[in-house]
Amino acid sequence: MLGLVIILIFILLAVITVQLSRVSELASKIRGEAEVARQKNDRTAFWLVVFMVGFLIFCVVSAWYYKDVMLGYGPHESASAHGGDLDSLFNITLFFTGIVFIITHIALFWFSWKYREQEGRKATFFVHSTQLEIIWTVIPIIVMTYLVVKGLFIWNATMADMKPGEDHLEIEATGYQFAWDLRYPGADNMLGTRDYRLINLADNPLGQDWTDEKNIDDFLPTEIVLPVNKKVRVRITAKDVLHNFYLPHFRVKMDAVPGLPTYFAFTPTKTTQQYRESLREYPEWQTPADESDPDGPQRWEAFDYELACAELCGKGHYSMRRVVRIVEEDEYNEWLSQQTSYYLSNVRNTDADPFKGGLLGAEIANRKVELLTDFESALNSDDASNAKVNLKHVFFKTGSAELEDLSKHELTNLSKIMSKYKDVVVELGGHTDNVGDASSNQLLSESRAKSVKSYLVNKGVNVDRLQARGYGQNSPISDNGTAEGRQENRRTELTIISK
Ligand SMILES: [Cu+2]
Repeated sequence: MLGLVIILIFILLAVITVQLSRVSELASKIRGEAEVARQKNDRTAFWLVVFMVGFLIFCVVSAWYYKDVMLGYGPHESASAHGGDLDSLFNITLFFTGIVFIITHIALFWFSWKYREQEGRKATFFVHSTQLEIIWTVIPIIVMTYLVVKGLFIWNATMADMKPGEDHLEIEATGYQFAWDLRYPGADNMLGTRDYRLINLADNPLGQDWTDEKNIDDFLPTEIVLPVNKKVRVRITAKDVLHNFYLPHFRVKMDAVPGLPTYFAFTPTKTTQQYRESLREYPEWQTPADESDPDGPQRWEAFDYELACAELCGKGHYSMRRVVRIVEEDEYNEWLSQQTSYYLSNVRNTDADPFKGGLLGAEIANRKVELLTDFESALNSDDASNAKVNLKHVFFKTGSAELEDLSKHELTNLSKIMSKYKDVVVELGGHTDNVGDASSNQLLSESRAKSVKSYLVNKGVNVDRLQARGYGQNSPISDNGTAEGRQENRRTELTIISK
């Protein structure tokens, strides 16, 4: 029924239009063609001016209305140190181009009204006006020079790389279809080297070169977490096609190009929590984040900074989102302590590990600290039964008193401790498990203790400060019924005799 009514209305409108045009045809025959054309001109010119006013009001009102959803305005103030400068550059440019935009639109439509065809009016013709030429050349020169020079200063400051030795955190983002692999440098604050020929999706997605010790503590988190007010330099690369590393809230945007690493250095100045608090002041952010759950968190509470890919890199492009969290330094350090190195958790002692069966520099350093701590606590203990140190990393070849190569780090460390505490006299006690017969175990433990002693003597420890003694299988510290227990029982134990 409604459809029929609408169709009827359209038919009626068409009939009215046809009738009106016949009436105006008739009128033009009566009044003459020229008069009709003049009236038409007047009408068109009038409506052009009305359009101009409506259009300019629409531009200004809509920009004002949507201001708070645009970056740089309202709740979306920049969250990085350089971002405010970029935003102000956009505003200055908008100010000048806005003036030109309004003036040219007013002139365009106003002129078409003012200079419409009128009886007895003729166009003026002039060839040249030096004054006008000067005005429309000099003003743009001044404005453009100002914009370009100011822009260059801001560009150079924004794109500046780190100064040598400048304190910063260096991280890496590698784009591929369709995700980002993120890499942090670990405790040494240095990212290890990469080689695309080493890329292996199973256990080396970034092609890290494991012979470079800088890679050992690098870790690959799934989100970007950064401490507030600390300068960050992001190395940006891609594995397949062009991507773009885009952090809108920090005004950071840089192409990720396969084979050509780029970078962006910036300083986040607002934590995620602070940004949420500033969003909270706007009513449109006080609505439920999930409309189907009106009692759930509000939009401002659910807000997260994000990393997006700003290059249309393929079908799954949208899924390259990663959450970015900016936190206080304490929280950052706590997060750091929960991260595990990719190498240590996926590569260490596998066939891909060039240090398989060997010791890493960091492990050697840790053992050194551990031994010194154990030694000093034994030294400072009042209870004689606690004046013992289990030399955890001293091992022998099976059934022999020959030291394993890896034991030598521990004994070298021990020789240094002995030269630090010059008056200490120690006993080196050899212990075995209960496999085999007791008398041969006794002999083995004695010769193992002697072998430790002679290693230390060779390292420069005075022979009078070392006593070697074999205990055989008589002093187990664990259950000889299990393999682990037996391993614990086969040990070299240091006892402090005098200090
Ligand atoms: Cu992409």
